[in-house]
Amino acid sequence: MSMEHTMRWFGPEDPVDLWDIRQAGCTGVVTALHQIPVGEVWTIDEINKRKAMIEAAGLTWTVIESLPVHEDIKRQYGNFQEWIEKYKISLRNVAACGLKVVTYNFMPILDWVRTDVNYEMPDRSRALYFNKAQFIAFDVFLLKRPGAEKDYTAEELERGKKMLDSMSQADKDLLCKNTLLGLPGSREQFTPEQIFAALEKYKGIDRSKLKQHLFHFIREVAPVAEECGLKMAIHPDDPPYSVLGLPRIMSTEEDANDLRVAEASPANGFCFCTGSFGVRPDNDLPGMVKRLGDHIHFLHLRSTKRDGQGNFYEADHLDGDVDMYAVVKEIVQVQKRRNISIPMRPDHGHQMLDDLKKSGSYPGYTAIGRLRGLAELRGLELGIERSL
Ligand code: DNO
Repeated sequence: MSMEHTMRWFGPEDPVDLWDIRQAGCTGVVTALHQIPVGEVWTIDEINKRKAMIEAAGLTWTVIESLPVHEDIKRQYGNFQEWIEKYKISLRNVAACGLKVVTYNFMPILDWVRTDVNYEMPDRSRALYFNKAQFIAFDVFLLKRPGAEKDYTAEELERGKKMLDSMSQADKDLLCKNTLLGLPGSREQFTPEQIFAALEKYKGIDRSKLKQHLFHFIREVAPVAEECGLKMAIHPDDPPYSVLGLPRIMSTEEDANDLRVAEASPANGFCFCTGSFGVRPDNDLPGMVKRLGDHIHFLHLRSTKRDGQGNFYEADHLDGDVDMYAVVKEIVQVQKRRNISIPMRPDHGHQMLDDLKKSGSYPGYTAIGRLRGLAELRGLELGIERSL
């Protein structure tokens, strides 16, 4: 039984259309109703409209990525309990439309962060890149976040300053733009003023507090998900450590276990993203798949290559630091044990070939790079399955 092969689709606005995804070898897409403001209810009508579009292209929609969690829930502020009630209504609605897995994350304010979304690889394809010195140049010297220097060593600050001095004004503008990209699926970006205002609201919320807020949220929604046959799948932090001084709480196996123990429902599970967890050398990915396997409801397969200075770029899917063979081997075994097919998507891909001449795609989500990733991963999976 192979994984369920899917790609992310950002909806009718996505320059990569449903037929492209089908031709890439997928049987399904994962998507979200990006037009609905974060926290508002997804209505049955809107869900069904989207589902019909997908099915008209011969594809299925079983995984939502994402049903985003309102910031007030993350910081337990104001009417957060009402936002949780709205979330439950959305869960019941998506279940009524036949969807099965709901991806979410609990990263404060920002989702994934990169400093460069056009990093040139030796083969001239373009990758997403996180450069620590660039990030420090942004955080300390361009954004000028109060107290930011305290988060870095003297040596790191020096590297950040050197980086800043080597940059033109255009470089600086682009760095700010890349770092402050808004949520995936939106073309908006945060302004520094918005970031400062949002950071202010997280004052006093440390790791342990944010974890308690996550546990409260999952204890509220998992029983509802369980009752209507849905699985919740939390996406790990990307990168898996604190950024802009904000706590991040889904970065390691220990974090994953804490969440599992906090709420025993079988609906409480994970979107296992090898690219996010893989940025930390202390995360043993094949071991994590083995040990968390019963609770993995969705897979993001991708690899990163890190260096000793906290920088990493997104490598080809079978290259980089992730031992994809060992990971997929564990996945194949988990699927056998559970007798299920887990939905997966090749996460991100390089901008390459014809896509280099096109503009307007979402960073990381051009068609050909993902097609290459999917093809390699499917081949790897088939080889492992047959040999076992
Ligand atoms: C990036 C994605 C994440 C993911 C969310 C899930 O490309 O993997 O943005 O969709 O974190 O909530």
